Amino acid sequence: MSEAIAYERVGDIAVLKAQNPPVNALGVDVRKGLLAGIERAEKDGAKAVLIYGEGKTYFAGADIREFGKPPQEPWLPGLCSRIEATPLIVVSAMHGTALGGGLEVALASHYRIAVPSAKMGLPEVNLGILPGAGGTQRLPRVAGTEAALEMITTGRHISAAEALEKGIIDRIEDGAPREIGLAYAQELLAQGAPRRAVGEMPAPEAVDFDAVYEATLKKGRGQLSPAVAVRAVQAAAEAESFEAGLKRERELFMELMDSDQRQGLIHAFFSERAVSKLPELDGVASRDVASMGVIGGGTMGAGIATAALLAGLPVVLIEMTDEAVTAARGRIEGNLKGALKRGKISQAQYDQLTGEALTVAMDYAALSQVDLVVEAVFEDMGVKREVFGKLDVHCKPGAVLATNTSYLDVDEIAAATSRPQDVIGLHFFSPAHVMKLLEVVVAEKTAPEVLATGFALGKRLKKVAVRSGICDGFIGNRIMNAYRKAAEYVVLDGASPYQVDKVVTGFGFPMGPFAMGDLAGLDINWAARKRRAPTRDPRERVPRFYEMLCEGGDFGQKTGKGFYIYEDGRRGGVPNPKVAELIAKDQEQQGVTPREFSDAEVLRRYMCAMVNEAAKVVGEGIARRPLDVDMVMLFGYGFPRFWGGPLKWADLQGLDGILADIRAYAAEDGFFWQPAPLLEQLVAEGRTFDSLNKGS
Ligand code: T1G
Repeated sequence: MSEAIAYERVGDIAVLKAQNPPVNALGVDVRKGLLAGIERAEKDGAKAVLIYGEGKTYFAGADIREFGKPPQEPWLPGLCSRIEATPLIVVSAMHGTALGGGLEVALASHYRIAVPSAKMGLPEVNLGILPGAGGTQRLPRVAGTEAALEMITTGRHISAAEALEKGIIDRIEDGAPREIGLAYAQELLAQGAPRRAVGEMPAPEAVDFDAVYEATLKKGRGQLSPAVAVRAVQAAAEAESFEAGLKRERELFMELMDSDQRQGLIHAFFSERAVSKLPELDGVASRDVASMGVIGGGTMGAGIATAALLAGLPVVLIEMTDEAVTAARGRIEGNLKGALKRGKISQAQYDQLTGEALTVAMDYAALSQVDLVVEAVFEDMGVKREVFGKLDVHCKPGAVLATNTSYLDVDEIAAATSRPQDVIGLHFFSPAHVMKLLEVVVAEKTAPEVLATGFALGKRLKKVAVRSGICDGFIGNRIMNAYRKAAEYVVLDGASPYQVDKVVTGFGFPMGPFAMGDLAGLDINWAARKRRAPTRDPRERVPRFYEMLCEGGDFGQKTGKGFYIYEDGRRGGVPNPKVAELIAKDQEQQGVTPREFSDAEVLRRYMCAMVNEAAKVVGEGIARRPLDVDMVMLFGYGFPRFWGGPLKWADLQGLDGILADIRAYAAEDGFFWQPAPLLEQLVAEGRTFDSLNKGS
């Protein structure tokens, strides 16, 4: 018997205990152990089988690390059918998170019991696949078609209580899984309870599967797996037998398993966990952070304070005037009221967070005991250096002094203090209590334990923290500036901004660059362009239509007009006719003869610019690995998760083709389209960006 599954007899019950930490993934040893356990129980005269997991959880699913490798026997679907077919009574006792193949093993059992805190679900679509071990055939038989479709297409985890209500489990009992499982199995034996194979239950009711398919496809914004999963559930209702339904599920599962989107989503899954694992942090202890200070109570400062409060950290927020203090408190209360309304916090928690947990003051002396301060004041070096000078005076030795700057030089800010080793960049993304990305910007003198503290705080705030070196725009904004330029260049050369936005949303982004600019406020990027103008390389092409739009006072949604016109109350905007005039004027002034662009070329240029700049960011060491860039773009810029990130996407397309296109574009504009040395090196060596993620 493999040690992954321990076998024990307790009276008439054969107990199969999974012991495969950390999540009892259904790797090949676990599968072999379960099969051997069922066969042994049948041979040695047991009357019932109990399956449960030791440690943190019941099976949390198939072993995702096996994906893409040749599958090894026993395969999970067949194992589930084998469990279900045994003449013995099989009970599964669940705790932790019974997910994917884990819940499928439970559904192949005849009875299911769970502890109250157990959660379960079929999240396979989030990995680009679908429940492939009978889940699409068994879940609708116990929970009904509609409930099964909702769970499978969203992949959401449900509570034990909801599972009981849906008929997915039979019992909820307090106690250890082994004890409650044994008691339930004994009770069933005493009652002479029958086997109750879900696969032998009647087929679930049919619904308008085509309508559900279309709606799911639309909601997926380009992600295929949820919609394909609908067709698998449809087979449960329409196939001529349970076995035929299983066969159809397998066909669809294999189609998705072979898809690029499965590779993208698995890459995202593992990268989200790998991104905070940096060799330079091995063995480095972070400093304790039991309280935080925030300087500045504007949108960003209030958002950061809200995130800290929601993570259980008391906050001291400093503002300059009574009015600003009041306004800051109001913003924080407004953010927390949102959390209250969404049921994330109770009224009592709201009262505590806005009461004793929050101090809003004007005197820096109030910061004397905090462990970490984040400055979120106006993006001006002079202002920031003045703030850090005061922090140096008032904060206790060892306090971490962080700046939320989105592009200013953190070394220069650190130099305003006597303790540059305690200074770091913590670049939050607005709204800071919602967006998951946190760029942890390391300055030259930042101490390793301060970097470790930045990551520990990120984890505490449930952010995805990514290490960044110092350059203009760090990782995300620097790359965004590049692909936004590419978008403006195709517009200057003949495409319309609306074609670009349509193409980019068709790729899977929630918004295109021009609509995004309208949302963020065109004046913000306009200010950044004016800041960069004095040092701009004379070879750089500069589309003027953007500035002309701003010079006319059109800043986007905030002024009701930008690239789009936002009529009162209407969601989204309609094209602003003034924009076409400004583009034509710009083309005339720059001697540009506009030409047609296909959607494919618009997207290709947009993505090549993104990949090329990302390759420079990795090549220069600003980002430690390609996966770091992928995570920045996924969690800060709406990059479609099913592609895994721009550099995973590039690997999937083929780097040689991307480099060839960049070189072709360079013939028109050799300055903007300078190929990244790292990209050229990888193509020359026949390697992928992903090859740089391994073992780094
Ligand atoms: N396979 C392999 N490794 C896994 C894993 C899995 N299914 N789940 C987690 N890990 C690793 C993870 O990489 C990390 O490793 C460690 O365990 C702790 O994870 C046929 C085919 C279970 C809720 O999608 O949602 O079944 O970084 O940091 O926050 O239909 O992990 O320590 O080296 O996330 O406590 C379906 C995915 C698979 C569940 C725990 N199952 N996992 O969260 O810890 S497809 C899933 C999770 C399937 C069948 C199909 C979470 C968790 P390391 P963690 P956590």
